[in-house]
Amino acid sequence: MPDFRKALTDGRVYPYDGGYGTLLQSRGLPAGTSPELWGLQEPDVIRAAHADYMAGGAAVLTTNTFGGSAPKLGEGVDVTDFNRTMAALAREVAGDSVFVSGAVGPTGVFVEPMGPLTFRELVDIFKAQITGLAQGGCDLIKAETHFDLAEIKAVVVAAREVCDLPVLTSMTFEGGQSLTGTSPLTFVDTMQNLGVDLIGINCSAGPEQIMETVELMAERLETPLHVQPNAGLPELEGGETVFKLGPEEFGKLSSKFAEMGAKTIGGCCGTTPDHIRALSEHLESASFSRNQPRRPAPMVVTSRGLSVPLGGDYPSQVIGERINPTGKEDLTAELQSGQFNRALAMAEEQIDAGAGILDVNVGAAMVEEAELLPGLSKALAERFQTPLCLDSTKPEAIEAGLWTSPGSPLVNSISGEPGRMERLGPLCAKLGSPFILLPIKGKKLPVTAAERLEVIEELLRQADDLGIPRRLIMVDALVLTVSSKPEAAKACLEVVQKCREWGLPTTMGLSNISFGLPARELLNATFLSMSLGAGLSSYIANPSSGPLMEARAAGEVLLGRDPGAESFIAGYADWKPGSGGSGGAAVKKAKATTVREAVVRGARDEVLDLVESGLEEGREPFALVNEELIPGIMEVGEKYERKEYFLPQLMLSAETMQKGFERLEPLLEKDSAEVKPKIILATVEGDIHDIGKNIVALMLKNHGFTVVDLGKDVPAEDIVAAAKREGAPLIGLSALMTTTMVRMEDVVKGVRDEGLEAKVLIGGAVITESFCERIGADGWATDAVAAVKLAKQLTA
Ligand code: THG
Repeated sequence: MPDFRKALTDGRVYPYDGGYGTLLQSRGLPAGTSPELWGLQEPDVIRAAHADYMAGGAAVLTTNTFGGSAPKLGEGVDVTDFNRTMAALAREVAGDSVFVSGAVGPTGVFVEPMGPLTFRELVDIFKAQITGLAQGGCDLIKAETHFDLAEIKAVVVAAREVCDLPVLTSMTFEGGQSLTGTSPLTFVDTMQNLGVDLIGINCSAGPEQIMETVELMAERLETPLHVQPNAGLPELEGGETVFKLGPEEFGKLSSKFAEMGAKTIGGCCGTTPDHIRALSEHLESASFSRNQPRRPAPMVVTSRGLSVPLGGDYPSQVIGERINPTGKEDLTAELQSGQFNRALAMAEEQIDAGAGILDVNVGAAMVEEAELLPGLSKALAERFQTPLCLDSTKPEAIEAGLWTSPGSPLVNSISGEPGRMERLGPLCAKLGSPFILLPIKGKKLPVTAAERLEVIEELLRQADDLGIPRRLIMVDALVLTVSSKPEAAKACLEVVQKCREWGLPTTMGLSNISFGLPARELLNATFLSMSLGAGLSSYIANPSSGPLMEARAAGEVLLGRDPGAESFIAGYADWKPGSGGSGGAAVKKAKATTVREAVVRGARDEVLDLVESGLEEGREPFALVNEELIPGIMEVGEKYERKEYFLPQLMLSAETMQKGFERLEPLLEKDSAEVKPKIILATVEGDIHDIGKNIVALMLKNHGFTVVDLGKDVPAEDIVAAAKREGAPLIGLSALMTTTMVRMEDVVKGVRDEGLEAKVLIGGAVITESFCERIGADGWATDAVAAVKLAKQLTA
């Protein structure tokens, strides 16, 4: 048997196989049919497809299991059995001469907060699939065409739980973002934290367009690259979707990825064995060498949408300390009653003041940390992009928090406390979470630099023995109070310096230094300046402290990490000695004060109170809808279009608006006889994707439409009949696949044949303007916000 892990380190670039969907269709797969279930009935066609790709030069094959997860296969299919069968079939064709990769695509169901599944449930779904793939003889697991960071992370975690096969993760991006708001670089950072073996892009577009995305990834990409572009962009000809990039052109363009660190290159939609033949010919002279990142980072902490690099030449970061009940009665009381309003307000204040990461500590008497820490982390991640630092003395609370995080949150902390490294270290490695290493062991605090470094080295050895990668470790230099331990400050600086020499990023709980002394902010700021000079990468503090932020801003200029002093000038151009201000970043009021603001911020828990007080003040229900809810959601739509907001925020705002609207709706019918335009929504026959359609439905409801949602996989006759029955002026159709979008034309025809007035609008990942024109639809939309605009235009 060949060993794929060995292949990863040799000098060869391996041609992958090409697309199966389009190929199988040309060999009899009926449009709209699941290629997985069809493959069970027609194993010879699948065998032949594998064999043809092999004959074309593919050195790695992909199993026919892309939609082989339980939600995709539907009831009555044994998931593990199915995947084992398909993997064994590919293995049989491959023999010992080429590798087999087990394909794991998206489930079509969202993980919370956007959908019903927990991360753990998603992991279990993938485990059933990957167990079969491993048993069937795969050489590696290949997560592909994913668009949600949490979901692709779940594939990696599932693979780790059931086998020790190498893992390749490949996402698909559109306009520089994945569907749920992850950039190519944040994807790279999060996957490198997980230690996957290959990181890639597939689908999305043709080789030329994908090149730009790879450029974005290259900034910090160290892992071997995998690329599977489409045969150009989809175009429509005579009712069929075609990809026009021919084999020779495709092969030539795609082979260029070898120069960008690609280990494996293949094709996605529209590619054929001929494409792979041309590609493998071009790759014969190519050689693989690992990509040198333009700006490597010793550590990166991520959320679903943001990366915060730490150490090396990157600027220092403030870890906001305020979400911590110690010494705060109101926060303690609120957390004890399971409420998050104060904590959320503190998050917003700290982000506005410049925190790059938020420490989250819910440790107080009568608080169940293992429930509250994940609960608050989820609430924070729904509203803010800023990555989190999970801070607890209770390992079970950290563990629960890690299981709800889509990206790579920071863990605070792992000390030398017995059992702590053994319990949390491997968990951090498995879930790709960086952690703070706290040099405390036994009862006596290490005071001198030598004592601290000894503990640090011991803990590092322990981490190495557990197989924890260094990229996940940040050292806490351990700030002790200078009033009781005068030598402690200098010891701290020495530790920072030493860690910098070792290439390890550092942090510290800054305010400890000045405990028991007057003018604490002055001491803190001075100590910060000294520590930055010694090479400190981050510090835990209150970002609203003016002197601290001043010291940092000035320090970054002096250390040459603020090119052209741009940030400094932006924040401090009007600075006066002693002004002590936060340097530009105005501290916003944290609680929403108007209904509109509540919608914009997605303040789901505040909106009802605000609506009530509006009503009490005598405002008309109609005015609250027209002057608050609607302008609020419009603003959210604009932010979404400007890419300031992403899908999670859009949905949270829509939910907030819905809550407000449900309260006002009964009052409205009395004072206005306005009829709400009706729209029939459906995903077309053969297509079982309904995430996009459900988002559109939610947004339309929020803009005053009556939505009749027919669900997914709906035959054209049923859609036309519903439009007729309901007298609806609008029909909205969704299709995700190139193979099912052609069903939209049947609906347009049906509407025209029945003589209905209804306008048909269409949407979906592969829909284009020319397709819309070709089938005679009345309009197309690229996303939920555009769909609402279009629906309004068409009913105006
Ligand atoms: N290293 C690491 N983690 C840490 C620390 C550290 N976490 C906790 C702590 N030290 C850093 N966090 C805080 C949080 C709050 C305060 C100080 C440090 C604080 N609270 C005020 C009080 O107690 O009175 C309340 C002030 C307010 O309202 O903000 O000062 O060293 N790895």
